[in-house]
Amino acid sequence: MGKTRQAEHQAFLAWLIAQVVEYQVDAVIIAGDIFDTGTPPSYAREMYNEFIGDLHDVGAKLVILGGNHDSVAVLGESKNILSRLSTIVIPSVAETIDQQLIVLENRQGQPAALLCGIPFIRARDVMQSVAGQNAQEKQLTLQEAILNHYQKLFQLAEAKRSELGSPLPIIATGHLTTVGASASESVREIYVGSLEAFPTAAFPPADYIALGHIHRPQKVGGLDHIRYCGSPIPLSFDEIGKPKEVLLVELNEQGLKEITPLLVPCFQPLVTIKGNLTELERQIAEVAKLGTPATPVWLEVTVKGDDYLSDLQPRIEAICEQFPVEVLRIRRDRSESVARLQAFDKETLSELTTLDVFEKRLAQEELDPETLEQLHVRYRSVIERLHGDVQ
Ligand SMILES: [Mn+2]
Repeated sequence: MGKTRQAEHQAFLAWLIAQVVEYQVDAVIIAGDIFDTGTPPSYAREMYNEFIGDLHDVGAKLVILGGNHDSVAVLGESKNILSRLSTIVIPSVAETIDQQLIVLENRQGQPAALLCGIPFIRARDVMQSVAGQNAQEKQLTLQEAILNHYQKLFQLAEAKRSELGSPLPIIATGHLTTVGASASESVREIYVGSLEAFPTAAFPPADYIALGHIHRPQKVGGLDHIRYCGSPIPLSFDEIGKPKEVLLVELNEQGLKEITPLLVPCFQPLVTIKGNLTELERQIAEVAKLGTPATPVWLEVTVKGDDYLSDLQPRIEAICEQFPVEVLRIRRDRSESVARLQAFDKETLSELTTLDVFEKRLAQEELDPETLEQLHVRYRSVIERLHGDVQ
């Protein structure tokens, strides 16, 4: 919506470094996506480089795993130089699987955990195309290949643990959509039920599995040790309302000890309000208290009742004038289309991603968060199946 998120990301990274210092964190794992595009702008790469240097200075290791949005080449280009700054980069499935097994050391330089570093897995990385397979068979073959990749790396980790002769906990990572599934079903049965997502029951018995890809923090299938920590800042108005977090995970020789969510402070207030013009006037005055002239509240407004008016935008702008608020989007309740903001007039389809278009369409529906989430998961999996990537 024409807004940069640079300041929020910068504030988040500074906050994250402070947490690493406060809790004397041994290692930070980022389960992708690192960037939201394969060609990140210079300012974003600079921020990435600065963060790596700062984290190295405070004595923590860093593990970076590529996501579906990341370019394997972009992450890979600085892999070797970053290894000198206690950073391990795994942009994609490695040529030999042992390159994805990492012995994570603590601050004292002692082996403290084994990491099965699994990035976003592309079909071409793990399977060969078989002629005559339909889409469903292809998807099943891919799911089985992903399962094999996890199992193989986990077995390697177990072998390494025996070799080192100390009971190190095993951590695995992933960048994919998962669904909870009962462990009693056979893997094939589970897959046939839900081909679009990887079933939690198919993960190996690691002590902790750190997942990326889904924006909302969540446990998977009710399991405490398989978690998405979610995105560090809300990436759309429908992500507000639930705090953002990173997960502080403590492991010892007995395995998983404790998981503590650390709530990310709100660096940019985002608010969505709904009502007729009189109600909106009152609500705007109220939410304006969250903003300052330097950091105005970003607002999504849904007009109800008065939504037949053709001059909604100037009316709402007039209400907002005296407050530290900025309207990013005006919607008409139950109307066919999102009311046009000036910025929107300039927006063309080529500037939007497939997902943006889908989200804009969803924004016109009144759906409960659970249905929205399910639609997101399904839509993403369709796109992924088509492109091997979410664009
Ligand atoms: Mn992703």
